[in-house]
Formats: sequence, C-alpha cells, structure tokens
Amino acid sequence: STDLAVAAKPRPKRPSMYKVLMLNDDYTPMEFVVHVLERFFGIGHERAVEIMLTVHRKGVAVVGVFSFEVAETKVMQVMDFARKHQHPLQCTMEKE
Ligand code: TYC
Repeated sequence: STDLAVAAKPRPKRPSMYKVLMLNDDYTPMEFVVHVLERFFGIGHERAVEIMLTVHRKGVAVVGVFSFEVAETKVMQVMDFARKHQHPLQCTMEKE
C-alpha cells in the first residue's frame, strides 16, 4: 500500500445530529400542535403543552434531536399529518 494509505488514521466520525424545529403560525389550533408532539415525538402531555406555548410565544422551538433519517421521517410525518388536516403547521430540521 502507499505511504498515504498506511499513514491515514481511520477517523470514525460520530453521526451528525439534526434538530427538528416546530414553527409558529396564526391558524393551527394549539390542541393540534400538542397532539402532534405527543403522537410523533412521544412527548408527555404537560411537556407538549409547554413546547407548544414556547413556539406560540417565540416563533420556533426545538422538539428533539435525531439522526438524519429519523429527523427526516419525523418532519415528513408531521407535514403529511398537518396537510391531511388542512393546517399550515410547519416543521423543519437543521444540522446541530
Ligand atoms: N399560534 C397558534 C394559535 O394561536 C398556535 C400554534 C402553536 C401554532 C405552535 C403552531 O407550532 C405552532 N392558534
């Protein structure tokens, strides 16, 4: 093997993590957002109410931090569910 190959130290990289964010809007009912947090993120009712109110007051909140694939799936599930119920709720992800 080449000098480069023997010298190259394997760098096992930790998988990048992604924040899933919930965004505020003026129309989605508060109870619907709480239901979404319970159903798709396994968050307990009282904590779900707190997170929903944080989004309502501040515009955005982190709902959880996940691997890319899990975060992507959560975002799709939330967006599909909101669309099905004709609410404008937005959920996005960003690299931590
Ligand atoms: N602002 C919405 C209302 O007053 C409630 C809401 C909270 C909507 C959180 C979206 O991510 C959200 N009905």
